[in-house]
Amino acid sequence: MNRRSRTIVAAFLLCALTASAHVGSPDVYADGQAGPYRLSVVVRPPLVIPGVAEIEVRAQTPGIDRISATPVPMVGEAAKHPPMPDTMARPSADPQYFTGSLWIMAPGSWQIRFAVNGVQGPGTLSIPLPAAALATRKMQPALGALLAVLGFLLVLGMVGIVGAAAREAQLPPGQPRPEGRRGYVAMTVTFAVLIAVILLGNRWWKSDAAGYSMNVYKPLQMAPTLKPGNILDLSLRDPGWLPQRQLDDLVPDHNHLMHLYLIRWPAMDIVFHLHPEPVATGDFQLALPSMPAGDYHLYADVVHANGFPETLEATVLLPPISGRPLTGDDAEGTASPVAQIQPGSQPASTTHRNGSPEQRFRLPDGYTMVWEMPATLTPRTPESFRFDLLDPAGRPPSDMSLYMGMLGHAAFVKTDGAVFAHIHPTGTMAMTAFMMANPQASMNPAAGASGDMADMPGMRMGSGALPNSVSFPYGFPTAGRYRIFVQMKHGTTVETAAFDADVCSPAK
Ligand SMILES: [Cu+2]
Repeated sequence: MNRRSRTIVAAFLLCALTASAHVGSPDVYADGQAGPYRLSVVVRPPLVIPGVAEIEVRAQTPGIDRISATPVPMVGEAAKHPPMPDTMARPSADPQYFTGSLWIMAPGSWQIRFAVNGVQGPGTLSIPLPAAALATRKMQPALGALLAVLGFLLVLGMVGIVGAAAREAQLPPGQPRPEGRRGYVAMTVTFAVLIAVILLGNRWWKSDAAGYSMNVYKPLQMAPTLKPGNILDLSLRDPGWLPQRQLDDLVPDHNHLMHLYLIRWPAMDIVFHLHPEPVATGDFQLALPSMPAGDYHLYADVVHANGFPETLEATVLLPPISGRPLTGDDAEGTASPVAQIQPGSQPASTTHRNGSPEQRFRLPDGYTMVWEMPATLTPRTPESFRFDLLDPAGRPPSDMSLYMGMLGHAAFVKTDGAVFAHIHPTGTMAMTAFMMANPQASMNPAAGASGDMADMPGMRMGSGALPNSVSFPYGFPTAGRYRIFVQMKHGTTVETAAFDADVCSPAK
């Protein structure tokens, strides 16, 4: 067996769980244009690497005849030789709903390339897919016991067969069974050989398992320390994963090498969205703004040169800081402490208007952000999360502006800390990875400095007033209570609002 197929066999046997950039939220939700066709895409990465990614596409534009999907590595030689595309199926009577499944053969930075054909001609769209094994799954004890018993019977049977053959194989028919030690010797030797084979097999298994566990994803580690002058130092360390991962290959994602959310825990009543700067390889620093004391959870988003994103986690206990004022893209928000989930009820801030639930968040300058909530929220269901910003008179602000090149930024954070996902109007993937996967979107010469985002949803550029609403495609990974921090900008003011969502398991 060659090395590759051995690795594949081991991967199947060990069965690994997968992760992606966000914390606890591996599925990719994305909205994008495939030429003239608008697609909403869900990619659920495989439970094993190698393994099968499940794909759903909902076409927002009618008239599509056929969609094919191909998994392609983001960079490297293999990216130039994609495999044969798979045609997606229409599993229902709905002509705009497509499904498919694709093999992902190795961990790393992938993209799923969609080719669309229809009445308006062809179009393509690529959705980045970071694929990584998260853990090694243990064998179930019952299965292990069953296999052990069966294996023991096999050994006994083999010893018995060899013993019988040694005693009686050369005996003419009808002769009585001879006395003697010949059979016992053969059985003892066979037993010893079988035990040796089992011990050697166990060693092979363990070494392959150890080799595979090297592939299990371990995010970069981040150690925060507070230095004199209210400097927060973030020291990054690679605990070992794929050898090609580096600390010095980070690329900017919407203008910054690192996007850091600091959330006061467990109340989630204070949030900062800040941008530390590198001072050395694997070392970022940030002059902290004024902030109240507390236990803060840190979530830092970075993207590697191959488009693979990571979210680094840490906690830090901070004294009251009287630091610099917020500048540039830095922003902060305050909200009431998040309440513990009440079974069967909606968050206290939910009201009903014309029968549909909504939440209104009053901002400190008199503006309001409104979330028109879906009637129910269930895990793993793609939703469009839409938020509107209104001025103190309740009208759309006339001076809406882009915040770091986009109409809005959102962070979905579970109150137990198990989920953190930083989402944009295009979806869950890192913007830089999305642009690497779709170079045609950045070929617009008229678009100007950040015009490479011009073709993407929520990234309108140039003339014309910006809308006062933003939509994020996302699906909650699990049931429970989440706080959603949403940021939009008007004039030079970045508004940060907080909404609470209760996600319920669907009734059986
Ligand atoms: Cu963002």
